[in-house]
Amino acid sequence: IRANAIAILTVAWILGTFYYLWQDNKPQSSPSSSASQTRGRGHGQKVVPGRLEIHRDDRTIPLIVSDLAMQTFQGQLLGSFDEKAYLAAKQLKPGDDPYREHAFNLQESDRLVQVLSASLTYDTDLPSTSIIITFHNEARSTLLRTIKSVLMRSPPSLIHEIILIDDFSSDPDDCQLLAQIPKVRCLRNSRREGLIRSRVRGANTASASILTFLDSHCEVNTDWLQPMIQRVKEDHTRVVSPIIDVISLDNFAYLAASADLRGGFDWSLHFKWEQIPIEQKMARSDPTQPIRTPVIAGGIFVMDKSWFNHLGQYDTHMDIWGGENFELSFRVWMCGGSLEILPCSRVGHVFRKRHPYDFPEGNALTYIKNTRRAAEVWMDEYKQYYYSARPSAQGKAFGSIADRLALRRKLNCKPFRWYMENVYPELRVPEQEAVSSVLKQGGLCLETRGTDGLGLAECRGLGANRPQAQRWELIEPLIRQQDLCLAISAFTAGSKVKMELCNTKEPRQKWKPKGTALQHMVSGLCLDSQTPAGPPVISQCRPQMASQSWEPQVIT
Ligand code: LR7
Ligand code: MN
Repeated sequence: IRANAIAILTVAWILGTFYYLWQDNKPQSSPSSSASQTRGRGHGQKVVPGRLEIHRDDRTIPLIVSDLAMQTFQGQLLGSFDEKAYLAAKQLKPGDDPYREHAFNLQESDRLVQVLSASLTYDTDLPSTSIIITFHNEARSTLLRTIKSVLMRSPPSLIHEIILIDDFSSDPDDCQLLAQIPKVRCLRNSRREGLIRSRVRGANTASASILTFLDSHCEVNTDWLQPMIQRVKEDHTRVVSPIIDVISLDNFAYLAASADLRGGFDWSLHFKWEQIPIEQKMARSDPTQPIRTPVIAGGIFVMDKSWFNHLGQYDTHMDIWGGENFELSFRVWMCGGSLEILPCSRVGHVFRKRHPYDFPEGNALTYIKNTRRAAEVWMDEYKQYYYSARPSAQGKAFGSIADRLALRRKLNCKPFRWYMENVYPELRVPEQEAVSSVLKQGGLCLETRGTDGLGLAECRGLGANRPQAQRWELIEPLIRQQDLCLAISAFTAGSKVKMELCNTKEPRQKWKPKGTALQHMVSGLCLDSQTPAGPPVISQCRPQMASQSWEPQVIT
């Protein structure tokens, strides 16, 4: 009896301690101001944009009790409570005003409950993953934090192993000692290889069917892994990333990043976070929906191992750091896969202002070599824009790319033009020389009439004798005539098209070519002459229709 009493007291004491810690660690109210996280870094460095919003603290569960909390969470947090029946008994009746009873939109609240519970359930038979972490002279506490968070915040059955690649750090013990932790393996490079070759080495010894890459100074968040493995299990050609939250380099606070960002770049192959395009944002009815991204940041992603191998792993002639994320991203998209960010998965990362390690060949030269290889192999005629944005890259050594070009041929990958048109149409090609064209439909030409009207008329004049009313400048996304631009009057099919003062930020003025048709970017509708006599409108795109076919013919 005494032994029992002591056991009970001990359990009660442990639970009490956890409860106390939990209370103590409860998140404070979110900071209301948005922290400015702009990090002006040098050459090819990643930047967290100024508009990164800190809108809530997602770290609801401190690490020390996370494993306990997770079990309760996944198990019977709600006991035998029947959530569905509870909600179903009081739902908005069809035809009722959704704002009447509660002064908020009840219909949307009910819908979101359904959406969320549907998309936050994962298969019970998800495949397990090999976690690959490469590092060079990582601090012990951040390295251990990465590993501990993985072990404590993932369902154990999903973690097949954690492979550490010590990229020739000064102290071999940094890695070696960690191999005592169950599931953790340590491989040490016998010379400095850089993160790209190190990751390939890790992938080659991994024995799970799914690879998960992490930087060495991360903290994964609750339920970070299941959404990513689920998406890859459903379609092995998907390469998925979490939302990457910010761990402050000053006080290691965990700050949630905005969920409206995706990966982008400029022509110098400089990675940046950017807002998802407005039309995609508006189409999102479900906040858990994956976000298509033109490129991934590079360090934190999940990929099917056989797909990784099939697509040619990485370009192992890239050194130390940089550029491999573009090469991988172009390759995945152009060779039949896709890239996405999953808002339900969050991983914190310590963003830094400078590299704390040396580059044997120098930072700038290494970045140029790596990005030049990416541009030369994947960017086709568009590489000229890379060279104009980074003139110093010309003439710098980048080694042989013969094996990567052979890979591209073997995989039968699409041209970069396809990527530009289908994956990243928002990336503008640098100012083209304005050339005047006529917009021809059959034998007729599109012309302006009066102050803002439009119509089709017989094409008049030749060369310099073309009347101004039939001269158009197609400078994506605008269709211009001097300082006036073609604009829709409303976003719905059948709306008239008119001329108004140009404004590159005006969504009603944004067009792009779609075959021989001209598509309005936001509404997705196409410029349509209706009948040759009627005023032009926008209507559902039907590429075969003569009234939607516009052939720009340059005026010479
Ligand atoms: O020689 C080296 N050997 C290494 O193993 C140099 C670095 N490394 C390791 C290093 O210890 C770290 O774990 O490689 C990893 C990345 O290096 P960081 O953390 O110094 O650089 P970073 O955070 O700026 O790296 C981002 O860009 C890199 C370009 O090559 C890689 O793609 C990184 O994985 C990537 N990190 C992320 O995407 C995390 C989110 C940051 C953003 C945006
Ligand atoms: Mn990093």
